[in-house]
Amino acid sequence: MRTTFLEELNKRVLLMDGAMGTQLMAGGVKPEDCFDAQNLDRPELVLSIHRAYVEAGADIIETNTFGANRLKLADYKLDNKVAEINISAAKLARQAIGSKGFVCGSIGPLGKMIEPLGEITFDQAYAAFTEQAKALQEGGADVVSIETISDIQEMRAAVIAVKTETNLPVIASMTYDDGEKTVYGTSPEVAAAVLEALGVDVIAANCSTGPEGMVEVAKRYLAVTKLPVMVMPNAGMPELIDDKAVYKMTPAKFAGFAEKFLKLGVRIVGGCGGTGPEHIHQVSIIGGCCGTTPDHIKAVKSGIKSSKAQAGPQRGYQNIKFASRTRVIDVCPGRFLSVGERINPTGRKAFREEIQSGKTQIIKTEAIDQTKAKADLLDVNISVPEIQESEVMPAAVRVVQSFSDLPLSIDSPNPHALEEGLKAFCGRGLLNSVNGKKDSLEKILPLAKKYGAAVIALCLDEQGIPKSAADRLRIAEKIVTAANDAGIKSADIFVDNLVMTAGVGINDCLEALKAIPMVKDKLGVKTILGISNVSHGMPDRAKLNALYLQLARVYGLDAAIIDLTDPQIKKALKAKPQPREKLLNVFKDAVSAAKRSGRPAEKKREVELQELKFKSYADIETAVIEGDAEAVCQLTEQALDKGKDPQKIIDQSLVPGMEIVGKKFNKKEYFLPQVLSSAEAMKTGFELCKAKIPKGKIKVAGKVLLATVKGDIHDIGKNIVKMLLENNGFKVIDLGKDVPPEQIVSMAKKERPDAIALSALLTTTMVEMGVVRQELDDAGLDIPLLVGGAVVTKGYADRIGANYSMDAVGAVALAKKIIQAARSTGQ
Ligand code: THG
Repeated sequence: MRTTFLEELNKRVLLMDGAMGTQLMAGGVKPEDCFDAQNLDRPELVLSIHRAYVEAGADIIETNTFGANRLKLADYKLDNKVAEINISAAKLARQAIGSKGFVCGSIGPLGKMIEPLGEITFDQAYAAFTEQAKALQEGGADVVSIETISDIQEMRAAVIAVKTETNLPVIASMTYDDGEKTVYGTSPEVAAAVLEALGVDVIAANCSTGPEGMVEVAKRYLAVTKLPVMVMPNAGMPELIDDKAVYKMTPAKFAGFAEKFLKLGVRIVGGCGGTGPEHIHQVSIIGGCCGTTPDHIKAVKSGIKSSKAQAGPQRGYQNIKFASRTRVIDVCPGRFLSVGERINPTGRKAFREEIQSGKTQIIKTEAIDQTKAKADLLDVNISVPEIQESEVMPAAVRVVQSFSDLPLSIDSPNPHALEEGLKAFCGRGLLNSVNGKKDSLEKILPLAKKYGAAVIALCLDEQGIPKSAADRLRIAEKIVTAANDAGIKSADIFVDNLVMTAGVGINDCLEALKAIPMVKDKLGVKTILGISNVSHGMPDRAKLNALYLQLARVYGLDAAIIDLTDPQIKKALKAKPQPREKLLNVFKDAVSAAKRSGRPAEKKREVELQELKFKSYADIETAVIEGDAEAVCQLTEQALDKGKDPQKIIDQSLVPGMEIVGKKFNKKEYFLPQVLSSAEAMKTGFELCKAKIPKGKIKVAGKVLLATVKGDIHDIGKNIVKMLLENNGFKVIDLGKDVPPEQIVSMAKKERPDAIALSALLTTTMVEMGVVRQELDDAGLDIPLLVGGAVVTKGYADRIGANYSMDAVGAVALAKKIIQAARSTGQ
């Protein structure tokens, strides 16, 4: 029998093919044509390109389906052909390589952002990826590569879809902007933690600036994951030659880099303590992205043949890891994990009411305070009566995510709410919790598996909470067995022996402690406790909580759900371990004293929502910087009620706030997600102010004509620029995508904008920018031109007499500068 892709990957380094788009164009396909449709329209051309790569020595041929998803095909009115195109594409690739190698189905980005950054929902993304992957499988693909993705949330939707809906192995390939992070702020370490937990088979990097920058990414992957690693760089950055963008890196130079990749070897020693087995982790697959040709692949082939690199079976002990979009929490052996408990409405009237009325200020405050208090994870529990928990949970998760960079623990008894929370959280989190009841095991374990979450196993079942340590162990064992059967590793399970209030007697609290070493030894799991339960209904709660926490740690507790903003808890976390007997006695005495005191449970400082009060313009500015739309809205309304001048609010709060956001973006303190939520917040305030300014009196920063050039249908970048311009007070005339130069010129004549801004993603369409400049000049329109997009460079902009910006934030600043300059010279 033929070896499978994964078996072969364990034996040797594999060679992936090179670029498809440039080859198609060499065969006469035009930039504005649908590349994916060529599988149906010109199958012989696609086949001949595949064959050239097979002859060059590629082991894996990628299908010509990078944009063959429902959302992108809709741009060509081909969304009814998703299945047909993908099936045909897989068959063409197979026809070329036969049984000598493997067919890899290519799955590119959807071209639209996922909520809350964009309009499409996780479920829509999941459906689009599912549809494409199923068709690729049906066409006979051996594996799929989800590639050129910069948003880890989009990658999650794609990986979860392919893993859940097909049997295909998955290569997950991210694009790092500068060799370090994606534009969304995700590092190779974060990607590795999230994707490994989701069960991807290969982790990869592709596209970006070229092989140089990718060496660093490969090294960092190799150091933090046991997954096979693939690299697929561009042939450098495109340069402009005779008005054509060309990738100039020669096959020999490209092969030189490939050799460098093959020589990378990172020594992996088990665990943080370095006790596990040791092996050298090396790159497993090399291929080429934009600008590479069969000659590049051929040049790499000889390098692979002579190299000593060995992909080899992947080994090595891995710590359990949690991650948010931008941060990894690596749980080294011995590291105690603190989970912040305060996003929880139990016993808090104001919080409950806020949730019921759909507001999120307390959630935000608690997220910020606990992050400052150095929690490792934040528990999110919004269970209150009379709400639709499956809708409120994802909303709460999004709020917490935008004010904290910590991974989350999604806490609910409701499976539907858990699932929606796990979808919304774009990282690797903790599912809180599954218990020993049949229904819970059946519904909740598959969720942990599907969304790659670690899981808390709560020791209770149909009989309720067990009395003894032995019964706790029995239930824990049942859950762990079921979890293992569902594909969840014991290392990803935190058993919660469930402590209840000491108010009804301390025997139960002690049994929960005793069970800690028992479940750890017998089941090889970690343990966790919701510490504050122990003091429910009692006076002097903080003291009891702190003592019980210390005690539980002496018994070997690995993690706790606690109030990190409490000084006594903080102190207990730092306290040196004390003899068990001594602590036990102190705890018992404290419980008796508390009971004797007979006072009713004193109310803990109810952290009421401090009413937001507009005091100065700086308050609104801060809310814009924080991306807090709710606060901007409230404060702006108050300011307007107080009779503040709306134009002043715009000029002194909203605009300066956004300018600081721009600076933070440039310093890489902020990434795209933060910029977009600040822009959204600013817009909220802007709309309120605008409504108060008489029509015609509204000061516009300038009028900008915006378009993605002819032949190019990539409009994410353009849409971000549009949003930022509008939120900065510009009037934007958006001509959309694939806009012919004539249309730009005639609109410019009619509207006389202060500037024209053009976007292009492709090297092939970028040259249209020069055409537009020429036609504007021919028409005698001396309007400043701004250009930007993935492959556009300052050099190119200079050559065509345009102004260049690296990114959307820069584009706004540039537009302001140009328009001010023009106005001051009286134009
Ligand atoms: N195990 C697991 N998850 C859990 C628990 C557990 N999640 C919820 C809970 N128990 C842990 N979290 C809390 C959060 C708050 C309180 C106790 C446990 C609490 N709140 C105060 C009250 O109810 O009076 C209110 C505090 C305030 O007013 O500020 O005590 O055991 N897996």
